[in-house]
Amino acid sequence: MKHLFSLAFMLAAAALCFGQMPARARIDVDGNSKLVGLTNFSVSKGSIRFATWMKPEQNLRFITGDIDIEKNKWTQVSITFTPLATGDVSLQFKGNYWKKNAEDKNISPVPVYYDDVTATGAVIVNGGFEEMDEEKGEPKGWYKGGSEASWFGVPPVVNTDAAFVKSGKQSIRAWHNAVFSHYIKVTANTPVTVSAWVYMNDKE
Ligand SMILES: [Ca+2]
Repeated sequence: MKHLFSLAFMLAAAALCFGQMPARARIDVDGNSKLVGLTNFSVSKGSIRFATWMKPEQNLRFITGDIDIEKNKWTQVSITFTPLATGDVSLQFKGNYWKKNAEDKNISPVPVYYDDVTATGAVIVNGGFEEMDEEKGEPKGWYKGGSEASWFGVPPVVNTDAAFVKSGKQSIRAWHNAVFSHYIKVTANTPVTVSAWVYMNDKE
């Protein structure tokens, strides 16, 4: 009996990793361009850590937040950090990706929608994504990241489908490889909290 229970538990644990699409937003903060180190960080719900894939000193200027959300409903999330220097940091709004099972070599995009981004300790411009830079085809103050090859057919886009807009007429859709970035000015030792509304449509 104990054996059966362990097996069921292991299967359930495996299902969490691979079988179900994770309902998660991801927001990263990068202070590397102006050498702004980051400390005292947290997210509303989920996990946050320093980067591990750059040089050690660069990792200490880059935090990556995996934030739990609910499917098919708007969830307000937040990420808090304290900059160790005055300068600019880049906020990177992403989503996740997943693999159907451990052997799956391909990643599948898990896009999420963001709207109504606000902050304390810093100023967000055009956090509702309503104003467009018509020349670039991007929301004013926001920058698309990645390249067509990395988007796997799911590019970062400005969304106008009202089903996925929190307020106004537009939101953005992003995932791990299809990022929207926004630069904010930060002040040494002044904590910053960035809040955003996120929606994951589990039919996408
Ligand atoms: Ca909006």
